[in-house]
Amino acid sequence: MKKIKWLLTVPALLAPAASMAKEAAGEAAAVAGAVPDITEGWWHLWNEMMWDIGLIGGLFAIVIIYLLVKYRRKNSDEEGKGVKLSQLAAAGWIFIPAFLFIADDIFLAAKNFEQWQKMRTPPAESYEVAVEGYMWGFDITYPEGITATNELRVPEGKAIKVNLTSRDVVHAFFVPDYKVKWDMVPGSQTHLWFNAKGIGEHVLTCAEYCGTMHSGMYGKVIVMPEAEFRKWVEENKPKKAESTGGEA
Ligand SMILES: [Cu+2]
Repeated sequence: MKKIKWLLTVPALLAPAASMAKEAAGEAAAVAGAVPDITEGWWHLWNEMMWDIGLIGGLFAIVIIYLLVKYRRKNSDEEGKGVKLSQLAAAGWIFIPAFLFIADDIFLAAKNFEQWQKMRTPPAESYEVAVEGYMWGFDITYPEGITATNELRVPEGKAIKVNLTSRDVVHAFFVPDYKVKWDMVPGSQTHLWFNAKGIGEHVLTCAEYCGTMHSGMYGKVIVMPEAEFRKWVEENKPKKAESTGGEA
């Protein structure tokens, strides 16, 4: 019996310890870059949840199988007999495991909320672009006045804030590589931001069913070395003479 009691306390003790070890690893990752990496944050949270669920679920499965085998009925007229516990022991068996599991849940919820806050708060020095969804594409406007469709060019390593809206129906701006997705709502301004990592092309797609060509509503996020991006901006931005010519 003693052996069983010991076994039952193991999962409850392990869960918070495992969480703490993983938290320390996450803090080290956060100091590495100046622009926070929300993509890594989601991976970190995912791994943490999987470890928690795996450890607790695995240990419970082992204990359950052990008890099922040990206390199985050996002949058809065998009757079980309950173990007598004092009131204090009974309360302990209820409240201590419940407290540990709830504490672990609250810890995970707090980490989740922290990641959420990061995801919803673009860094102050973000490069801002405006994107308007329509059936079926993405119209992009840069702060320098450049406009483009379905190709969002961004400088590498910068925080990019994307202001979102829609011209017709509800769309969603989704970049799977960065684990960011947000609705584009007609008549409303929403936003998301990401850390432009990885020079090259990243899929941009609509993630809200928006009509017959929804599955064809594709674009690209093109991450360029910063100098190359600046050069592209200089070459493509509207010339002053053209933009003010009408008013003169
Ligand atoms: Cu759409």
